Amino acid sequence: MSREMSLVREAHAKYICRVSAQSDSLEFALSEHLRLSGVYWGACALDLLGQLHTLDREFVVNFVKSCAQPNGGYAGNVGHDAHLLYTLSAIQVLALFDAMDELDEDAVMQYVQSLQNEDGSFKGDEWGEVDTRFSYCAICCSSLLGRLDQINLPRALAYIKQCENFDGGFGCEPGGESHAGQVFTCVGALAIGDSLELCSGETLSWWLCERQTPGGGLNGRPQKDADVCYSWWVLSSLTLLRRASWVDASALRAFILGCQDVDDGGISDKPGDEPDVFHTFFGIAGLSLLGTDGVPPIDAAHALPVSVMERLKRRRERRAAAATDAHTAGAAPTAAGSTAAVEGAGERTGDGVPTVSLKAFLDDDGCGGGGGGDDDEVGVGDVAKRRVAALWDAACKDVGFVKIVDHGVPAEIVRACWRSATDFFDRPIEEKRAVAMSDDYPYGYQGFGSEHLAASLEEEKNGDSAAQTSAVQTGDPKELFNVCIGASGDADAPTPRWPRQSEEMQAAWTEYYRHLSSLSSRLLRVCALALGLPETWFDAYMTRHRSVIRAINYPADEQPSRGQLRASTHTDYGAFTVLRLGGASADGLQLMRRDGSWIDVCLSSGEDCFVINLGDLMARWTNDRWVSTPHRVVNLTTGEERSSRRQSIAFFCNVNMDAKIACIPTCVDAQGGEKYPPITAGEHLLKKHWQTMAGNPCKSST
Ligand code: GRG
Repeated sequence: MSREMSLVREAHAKYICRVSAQSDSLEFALSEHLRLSGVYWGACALDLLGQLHTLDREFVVNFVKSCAQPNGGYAGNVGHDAHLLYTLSAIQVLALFDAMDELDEDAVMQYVQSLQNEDGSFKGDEWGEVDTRFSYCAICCSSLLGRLDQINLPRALAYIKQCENFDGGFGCEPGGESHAGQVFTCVGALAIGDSLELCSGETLSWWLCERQTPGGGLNGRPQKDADVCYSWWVLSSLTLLRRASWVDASALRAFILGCQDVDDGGISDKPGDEPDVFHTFFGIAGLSLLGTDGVPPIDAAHALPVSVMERLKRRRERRAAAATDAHTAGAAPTAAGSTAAVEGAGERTGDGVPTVSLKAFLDDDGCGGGGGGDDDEVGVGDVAKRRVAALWDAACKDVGFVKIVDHGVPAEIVRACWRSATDFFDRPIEEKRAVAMSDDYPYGYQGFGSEHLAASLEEEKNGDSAAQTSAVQTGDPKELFNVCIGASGDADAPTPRWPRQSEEMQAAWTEYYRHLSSLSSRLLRVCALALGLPETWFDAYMTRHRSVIRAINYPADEQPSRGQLRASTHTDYGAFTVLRLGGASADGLQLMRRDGSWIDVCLSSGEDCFVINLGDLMARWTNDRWVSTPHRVVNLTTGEERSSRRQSIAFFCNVNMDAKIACIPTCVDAQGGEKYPPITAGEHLLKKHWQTMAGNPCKSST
């Protein structure tokens, strides 16, 4: 054995093949119970060395299959009990050998789901030990299968957050000592869950880089010896936190290479020790993260070569496309089709806005009832709700807009409100002005141009034309009618001012208001689960809500000027807006992507859906975990063509005005905690109102 400053690739490949075949060796006997993980370490190392073909694929795949258990999980060896650790190894090995079709994905997911506890944590197996290692395994398994929506991800991540320590590190359970191995499991899980903001990146990165010892190697916690395996646990975490450069890379490389057996192959834990497959894999994986010695890149969260991750992605895309084709052709759903259908429930339509079905939440309050209920916790078996919540969270983080179907609002209620709004706008102007907004009544009628969306700055910033700017300055070509009715039984709710002889309208709008209030409560339950909160967490905020219905009329325009906007760029103020589009011209709504470009929100003709967009209050409440996305309404025709009349009805969900809006506990970012000081909902709305008056482009009206 000697120290060598280059990776002895061939010797390592031979070493792995040799020990895999040596069933009479001590190492083989000692690793009997975790054989499947051993296969993963060996196979992944060989893949990184470009030598996977030296293993007998059929033999390995058959071995994996023989470890499958009736409960859907995989055991570490034939005849042993299933465990999450080995279930992940099984998936990883099958992925490495491009043998994912050998997996019963539904059964595996049922097994994974069955191990999640109410608090979001995961048991390793049916015997019940809980550890953040098992959270990682569950999240990684679900991610590799493209089925993250089938576990309660928000709650799983919230549990991981509870295992964070003052030093930024993570332990195996709440209060457990920080250990680099557990840090990897938690950071890896947060990265897969797209929630790295939940850990304190800077503090944790300091703790991680302090793991480097004077000899260049990394240890797992203070005062401990360096060990090659921490090259992976520490460096993968730093890589995910984008601070891999905080370790001395050449010193670490020298340490890893110094642990090689250059004659017989294999890497040991520390210089001079006997090599083993575990350290051989983690040494080579560490070099991959360092980007040295010609080792190809490894995915730092899933611990699989990037090439394998890309193959898995292509496979999912192929299956989704095949399922869409089968669906289009009217074929019966296949196994792949049903998976895609589940994925499709939250998939982006052409416009990038996901569609979510609320069916799972309808039974709680009798489809349009009060939105109450006293079940504080979602049952662990309630997979459908968890799936909706996961989709919702992703959409709110990413887009800020969601389309909802199966919402529980009867079509005739929508139709009646829609019709009476059109009738209202068709009334003589004096009748409309008789119920105008005034200093003592912040609702009622607002005539054309009354909304001076001082959005010119924003429009210019985004490169829109001067024509748009001048249109903005003259006010948006639309009229509005606003009504606030308040929660049922709230004696302090404002008394709506209705136009003369409007009994039918009053009945229709009141019904619509009640249904939309219930729908909003239902949506807040989805929000609660999505944020890892008890399902009824937001209920208390809606007891005296001041939500508002706003009907908006954009009359036909014979010759809209180039760039003339129907509603200029704005974000909404409140918790969220439930928007109904329809009529001759449902089109025109656009939302701004993060890069400043615009995309159209498209609805299929006659689609019974509401478009939800989050407002500024929700973004603030969630510490910017969720986004309040700027949007606008454009004319679809310019110049010669006539632009047809457009109507929309917005329901602005405004929680109790005296509600304290302080960062939601599960949204506290461990770095700096809370971005915004607490404020009441009423103060927030007022502040937004004054900002608008002072020239800020924020304004609620779509
Ligand atoms: C797919 C890479 C991958 C992992 C699956 C099982 C698992 C998920 C992660 C394990 C994370 C972990 C806890 C690693 C630490 C392993 C280790 C060397 C523990 C030794 O701990 P101690 O206390 O040693 O015996 P120290 O080094 O602290 O003295």
